[in-house]
Amino acid sequence: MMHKYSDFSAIGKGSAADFAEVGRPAISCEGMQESMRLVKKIFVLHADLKKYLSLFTFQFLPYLIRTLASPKILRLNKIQTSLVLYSAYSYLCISMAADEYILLNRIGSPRELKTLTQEELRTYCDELRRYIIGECSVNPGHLASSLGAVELAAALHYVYDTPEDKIVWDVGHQTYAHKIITGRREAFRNKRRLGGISGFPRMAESEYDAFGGGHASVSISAAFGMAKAAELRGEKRKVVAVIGDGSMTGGLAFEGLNNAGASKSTDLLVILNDNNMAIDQATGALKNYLLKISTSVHYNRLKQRLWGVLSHTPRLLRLCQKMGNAVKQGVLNNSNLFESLNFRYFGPVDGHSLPELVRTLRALRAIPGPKLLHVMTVKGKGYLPAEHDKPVWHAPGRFNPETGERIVAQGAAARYQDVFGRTLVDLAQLDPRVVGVTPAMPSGCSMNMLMQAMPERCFDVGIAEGHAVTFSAGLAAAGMVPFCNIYSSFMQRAYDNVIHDVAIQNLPVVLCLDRGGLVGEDGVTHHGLFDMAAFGTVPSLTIAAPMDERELRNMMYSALQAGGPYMIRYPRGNGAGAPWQDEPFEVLPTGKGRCLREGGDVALLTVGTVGHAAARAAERAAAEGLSVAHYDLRFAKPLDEELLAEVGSRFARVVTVEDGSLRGGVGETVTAWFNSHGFKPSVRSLGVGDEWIEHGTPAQLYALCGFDEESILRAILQR
Ligand SMILES: Cc1ncc(C[n+]2csc(CCOP(=O)(O)OP(=O)(O)O)c2C)c(N)n1
Ligand SMILES: [Mg+2]
Repeated sequence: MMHKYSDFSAIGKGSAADFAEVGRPAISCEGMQESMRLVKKIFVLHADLKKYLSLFTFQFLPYLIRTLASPKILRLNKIQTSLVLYSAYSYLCISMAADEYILLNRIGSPRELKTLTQEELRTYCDELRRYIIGECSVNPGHLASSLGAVELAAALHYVYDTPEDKIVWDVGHQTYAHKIITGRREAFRNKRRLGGISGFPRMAESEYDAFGGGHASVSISAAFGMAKAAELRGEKRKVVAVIGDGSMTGGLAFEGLNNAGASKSTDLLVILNDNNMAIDQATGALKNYLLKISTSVHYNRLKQRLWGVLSHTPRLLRLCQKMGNAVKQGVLNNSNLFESLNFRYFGPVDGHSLPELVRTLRALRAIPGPKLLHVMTVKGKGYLPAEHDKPVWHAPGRFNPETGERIVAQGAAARYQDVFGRTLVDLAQLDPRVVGVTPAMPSGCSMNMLMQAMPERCFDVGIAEGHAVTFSAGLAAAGMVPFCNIYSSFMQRAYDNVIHDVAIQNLPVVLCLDRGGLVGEDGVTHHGLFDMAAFGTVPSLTIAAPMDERELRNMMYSALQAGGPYMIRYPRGNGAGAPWQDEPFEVLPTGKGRCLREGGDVALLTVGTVGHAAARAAERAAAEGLSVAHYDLRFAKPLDEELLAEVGSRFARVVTVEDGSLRGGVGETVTAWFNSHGFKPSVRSLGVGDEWIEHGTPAQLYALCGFDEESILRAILQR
């Protein structure tokens, strides 16, 4: 459905047309340029003026035309006069529209940000928000979370002395304003692109990125470490962790709170950015608790009054702290969770009110010890489509900023995640033991389909990968067959849970790893490169990698029959176009590969969806006269030893291809197998080498890592 959001007043001053890059007529006279700049500045700072100007022009246009057209003045006829007037007016509007980033243009660092008045800071945030929306519409990224943190980022850099003071952003998907404030406005145009800046904070990218991010729930532990180091080194710097309500559900966040709360001497501020959302609706008991403390009417009314008086005088605030805590406890009728962990609790405050934020942060800056500020924000703030459908606008892809219409590729094959989601519903209908478990990614992995169809058999456990796996193990130990879906890179969090809770106990948990392999623009923290290497060492675990949609579906069915630990890893993005929806299920024998193409000169061994590029390369090599056999291993573990023995005995040359880490990966394992079984083919393995791969399109990264179609062809032809 297409929405028309013509009222952009919500996102600041100016209209949707402001996003357009408008070519400006060249002006030769410097004086005129200077006066135009001044006029524009006045209009931007006092946007209402523009409104009155247009009102005035249109109200008095007939009168002006009549006057100017009189022979005494310009000797123009009515038509000429109106043309002159309209041209002048249009020029004014266009040049203002082209350059409404007056403050954004002027402010290139937090130091410069501090020169703004609080009124200007408001205008600056409006420009910032508009710039983020405009840029993300053509070069997509994490929009809604960043829009919700515009004022927070601005207020933090306004009050704190960054980079000496440290701000640690949890996950880091909300840092677009922070990046722009800290001198990366131009670089922002190329965020997430090959060679451009990252979409997440990176220490190597900027001194203002105090700690790198991408995965959730890290900030409190990291910030506490920094605060402790400052304390030990006698440095006076302040450390702030900014963590969302979703990320606060991760166990690591509580480990950080538990540890930091016991260190009264450590100066640490945790800002809880509470928008009642993870990617999807927030879940769990913490959500209810946060809702309760932020909506307690009596307490908040009292608090607002107290804050109004006290926050101007930190000393008084500190003095009243004990009394305040008692009041909070009395009014809320239970103790405050954070205060129970020795964190002084402040808030909740409106995270979009700059005066409130600035005043509060200034007051808190002067209060020592561990403290937590509860800030209420709106995910997608200032862009109505994003405010209305937060999960979709978490990372919406490209869109039309004026209409809010998302630009979605038409006619593409089904996404692997949707094949997973639909198949899970089908399996749940077939077998009452089937349940779904997701750590806060129901729409990310399409488990929302099961959530809708059978809500009682689907569990969103919060951003808690370790718990998700162990909870699944518990379900399995008591007779269920959980399908636990975790993005490959986030599964790194649950390594021991897979080993200790699932594999050693040989429990029938189906671990579905979405986003296996290179993921593209999300970059280094999100590539799912280590799964096959890391879990390939775990006894009793099956690791399957489908080559297309039908295989994914059949592997899920086979996993249900297998009765033991079973991992299925598949990539981000669209399938190969294989029919799958109404196909009958087929059991795929565990550890059995298949021959896709017969040949005699070289054997290609592939695992997973890279098989498609390999098949095309084999075809092209054949056209050049080389006879290439192609085997799809299907399973990274156990390996098909019969197939390997055949390959080892028939071929002198083998090329292996995998979308994963070469170290400990399938290629290395196959080579080791050949060696230990007396086969001596020369093996060339393609995959991801021993280095960090940054962001770029998947196609660019495949080429960079040397396993796109061209690279495979070169390897086959030994070029
Ligand atoms: C360990 C880990 N699991 C899952 C994710 C995927 N993820 C990215 S942002 C996000 C939601 C975070 O919610 P919150 O912290 O409240 O921030 P908001 O998006 O609401 O601003 C999730 C689940 C992740 N980045 N890291
Ligand atoms: Mg949130």
